[in-house]
Amino acid sequence: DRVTPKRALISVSDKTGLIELGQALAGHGIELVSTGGTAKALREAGLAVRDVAELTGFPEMMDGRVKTLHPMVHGGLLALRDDAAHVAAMKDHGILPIDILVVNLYPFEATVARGAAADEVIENIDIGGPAMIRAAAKNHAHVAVVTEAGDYGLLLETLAANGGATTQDLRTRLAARAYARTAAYDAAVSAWMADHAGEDVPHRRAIAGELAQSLRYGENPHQKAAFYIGGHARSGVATARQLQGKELSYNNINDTDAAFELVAEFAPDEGPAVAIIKHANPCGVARGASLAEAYRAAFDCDRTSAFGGIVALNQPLDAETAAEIVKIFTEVVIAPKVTAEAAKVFAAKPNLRLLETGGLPDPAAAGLVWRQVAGGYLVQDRDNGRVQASGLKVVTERAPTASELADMMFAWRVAKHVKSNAIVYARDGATVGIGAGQMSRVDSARIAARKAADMAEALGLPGRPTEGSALASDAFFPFADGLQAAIDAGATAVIQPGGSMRDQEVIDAANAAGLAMVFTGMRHFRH
Ligand code: 93A
Repeated sequence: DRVTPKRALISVSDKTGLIELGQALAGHGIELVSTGGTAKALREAGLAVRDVAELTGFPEMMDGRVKTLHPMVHGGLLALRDDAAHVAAMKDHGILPIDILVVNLYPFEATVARGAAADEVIENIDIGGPAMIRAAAKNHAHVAVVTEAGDYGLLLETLAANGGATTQDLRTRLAARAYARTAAYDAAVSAWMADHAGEDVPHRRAIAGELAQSLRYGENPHQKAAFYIGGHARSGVATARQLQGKELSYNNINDTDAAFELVAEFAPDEGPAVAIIKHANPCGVARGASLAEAYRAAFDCDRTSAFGGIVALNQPLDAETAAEIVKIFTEVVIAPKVTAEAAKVFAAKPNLRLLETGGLPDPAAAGLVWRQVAGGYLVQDRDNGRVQASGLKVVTERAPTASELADMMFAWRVAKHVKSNAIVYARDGATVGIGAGQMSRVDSARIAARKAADMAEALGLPGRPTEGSALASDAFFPFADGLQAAIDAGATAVIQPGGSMRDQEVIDAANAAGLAMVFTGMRHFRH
């Protein structure tokens, strides 16, 4: 997998580190071929350079618009060295192999950033550079491609460590970086071009993905918005089929995504599960012997908030469940499948948006999630963390009973999908109180318990729903007061990550109240 390069083509706008690079490559006996400005700089430093014009037999022309766009260059980059026909073609046409390509592109982004006029911006759209980069990266079996000065060191270190050869590992890594660079470059070009064309922002911009829908507006009516499909093809809201109802809005899509990702935590073979979502947080989640039963239990967690909510199901939606759902105003229903009988029930509610996905996303699947911040993006692995019952650490004198353990595990899976600080009380496979998005954990615990008590009062139920429940906390309790709120609510079991400086205080409080508590060692922040 080693290639000992004989020839390097260097064509760089950013001349940082160029001379040192040229000297080091020449030191390995590698012939240097360059375009106008790059060749001039190298020559001035006393290096021997061949002009690309000599290689192509054409002068650089049209203000440099055409300098490397030639079979002598692209043949040298793309030829498979171990393919007899390719080798014969090189010989027939006098094409010389190019084993290293060093290109950094016309500074398009910087030209836009300094507010240059359109003519100048357009002249800074590099054509030959990306073509060479993509060619060399495609042929990474033989060619090493470097697209930024920051990677010169990596190339030179590899050459030095391998007796003047490049390795397959290096060439493949560089190829991946190369395509990331040309993709980002074209994204910048297309964003500028969309503005230049007077297109509605954010429509028709090069966001990685495909424009699926122009939305009426964004989170609020004064914000323009669009929906793009892309990334990993996971079954979910982006790939769902809308069977009926009004057009999905920005908030519908966001909330439906939250609902479906949550309900997918419960695999179909684990039995029916239902999640009801408002403002991207669950207001009721439950499992049941039937889907209709699960829906009713989820609904009973917080009937007030469920009004105008999004309902997600982990199993084919049947008529009985559909009949339950249409009893109140519901914005969106999403399910892997919708039976014909269920579809008939919804026909009476023509505005209700009904989505069928064909499957459930895998909550354990790897992937990346993005978040925009001013001037940049944060990227992280998606939270596909799972704890098994066998991985729990019992920290109290009393261990949880089997039913407490089941409710703990259920509450923990739900808590992962609740905005932090998240507190979830669950009993008999259903949430009975959810506290979301508070700035203090103790407030979330109190709010969840109070909402549960309010619901019981409204339904005329005796006692408190949190009595005998299990509580899940998405992160550790920094103080014992959060745990005290759980004790006050009547919870008998607690699941939380542990790891606080004051864990012992929290454990002592749990023991004093006879609670069973387990640590997961894993946190599920969701901000
Ligand atoms: O105008 S181009 O798109 N046409 C080309 O054929 C071409 N080949 C290389 N720009 C082209 N380049 C770019 O020229 C390279 O990507 C590099 O950014 C720049 C280096 O030019 P010079 O060596 O003259 O400074």
